Amino acid sequence: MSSILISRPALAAEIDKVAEVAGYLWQKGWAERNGGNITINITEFADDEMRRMPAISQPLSIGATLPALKNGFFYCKGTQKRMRDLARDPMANGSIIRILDDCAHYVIIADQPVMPTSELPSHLSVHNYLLSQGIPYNASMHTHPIELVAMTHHRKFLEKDVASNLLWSMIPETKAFCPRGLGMVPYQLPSSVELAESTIAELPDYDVVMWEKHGVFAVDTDIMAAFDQVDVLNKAAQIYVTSRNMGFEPEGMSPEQMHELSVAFNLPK
Ligand code: 2HA
Ligand code: ZN
Repeated sequence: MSSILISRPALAAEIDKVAEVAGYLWQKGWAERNGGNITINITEFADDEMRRMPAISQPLSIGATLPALKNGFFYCKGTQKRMRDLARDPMANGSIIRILDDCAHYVIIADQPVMPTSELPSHLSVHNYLLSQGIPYNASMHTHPIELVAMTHHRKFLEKDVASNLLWSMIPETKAFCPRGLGMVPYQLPSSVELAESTIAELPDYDVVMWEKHGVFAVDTDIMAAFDQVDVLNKAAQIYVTSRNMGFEPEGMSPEQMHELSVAFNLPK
């Protein structure tokens, strides 16, 4: 086991969860080649010894100044690394970074100088937003779920809450386990600051947002919870697609059934 994890079982357990989810993303066909990325705020596990660990990289630019991240620690999937490899060896396919005092640069501290994900500006900007709002979410995940991405190739589903309402009505668990629904971010260049900003603009209302014709971005308390939200949404999308393939438009649960469910499960909206 990696040296930083061996004396920190709680941190090791979080990294184990990342590896488990990375395996699911690959098995589901949502993580072709180096597709997708994961970052986890692990600052709560940073003891004094970890805080003193020397940098194993030069200071690197985040591409944004993020005041809420000062001296924070993150596990990040490595750029160009594959989820299927991360599933076997998370510390060789990702790294732990520390944000510097200027809140605009970071250094890698463990295990190897693996450069973080190309979507680092989006991921860290999102963590900065979550921390500044006092939202207790430690995980952010980006992946390419097939049926959900396919839906964003149709104008109708890009309108606010059209996809959410359709997906919720496919199977009752969807609204129960993804109660805030699915936000929509119009197409932006991958890795761009504009994509990060548009994502953050949706987070006051949604835990999961679609990046048009690209993928989903999800946040939650831990990586397993973020994965579960995307998994239930994509399951609903698969039921929709399967019905269409069987030659009919699915009926969907009725407004009365949706209302009854929302009351019974004490759900918003
Ligand atoms: O990191 O999916 O959007 C690979 C990607 C970028
Ligand atoms: Zn992507």
